[in-house]
Amino acid sequence: MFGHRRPRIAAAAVVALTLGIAATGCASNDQGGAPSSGAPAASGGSDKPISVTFLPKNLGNPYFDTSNAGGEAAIKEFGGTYKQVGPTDASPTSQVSYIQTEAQSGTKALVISANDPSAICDAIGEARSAGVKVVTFDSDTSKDCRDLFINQATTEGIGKTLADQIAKQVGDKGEVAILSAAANATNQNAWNEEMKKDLAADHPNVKVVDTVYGDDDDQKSFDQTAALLQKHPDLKGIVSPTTVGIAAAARYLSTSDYKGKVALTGLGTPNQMREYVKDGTVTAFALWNPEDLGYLAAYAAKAIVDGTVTSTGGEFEAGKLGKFTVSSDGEVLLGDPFVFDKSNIDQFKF
Ligand code: RAM
Repeated sequence: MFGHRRPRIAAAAVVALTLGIAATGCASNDQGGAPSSGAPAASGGSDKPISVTFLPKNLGNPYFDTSNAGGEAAIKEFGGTYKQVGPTDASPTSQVSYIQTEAQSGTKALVISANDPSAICDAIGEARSAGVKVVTFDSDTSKDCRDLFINQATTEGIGKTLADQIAKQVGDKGEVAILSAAANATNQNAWNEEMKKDLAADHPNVKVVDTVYGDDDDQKSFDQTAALLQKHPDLKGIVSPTTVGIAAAARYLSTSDYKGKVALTGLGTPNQMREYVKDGTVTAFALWNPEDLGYLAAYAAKAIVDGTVTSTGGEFEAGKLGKFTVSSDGEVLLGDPFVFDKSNIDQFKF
């Protein structure tokens, strides 16, 4: 019941995730790296500590609380300074003013999860002209607008995990719907498209009848779940590729007549989903380790500020996660998605 693509890494991945180190599925990931927790290193060609600002899609989302805590830990290890700023709503342009303010204050690197592929690109462009390095993580902008993108798992891997899970959970036939995050979110849209392609190819009797958007807002996601079920009386399952959406949908289902009848899967955090797996609302869902993602993004920010890597290639050490490679289009891959269910969920504390 683990990651479908490489079941042979399952045991190692459980241990790795439990211990808060990376899943071992990433080819470029050298597990031999030791944490650089010793004396803070001076970097960037000057003695000034590297200042890194994390800018999540929105504040108050436990997923970003975890990922950004990973970033903060990494920055502490390499002797930089950490800061987090961000909007309360995950709308396309709500991050613009934060990018401008941070660039003006002279931060060395911005680490951003984007709500829209292009709406923040002008602001990023100005920041980069002022010498700020821009690393996207979790949800990318268009490639030409940032320096690096730290990708949690391949789009193909996530799309296929979602498709396989929902198909299995609805008995390979029937109507399903998607409860997504913001309508323009780069990551959600890419995963949804990939999942639809996989369903059409491998599970043709599973039909996606609707896609709705909860904007990574708990109440909106809850209300959209109710509306979906009302609008589609034959609905057999919901896929929510957002930790906010899946938790809100699970809360709705858990006290409704649909509990155990309408399947729910997607991407969630074990801490938010535990009670719904235990009470039978949810069978299985997936994710990666958000803490590792933030940790890796912080080390990548240091590497691009230091000039160890460029946006078209290079290798860098990411503390306890080991060595990573930048692809020619500026991507760094964390690993494979991982499937959680009642047999393993208690081993994960994030
Ligand atoms: C939410 C956000 C984030 C996504 C996770 C799975 O927290 O939308 O971008 O990666 O879910």
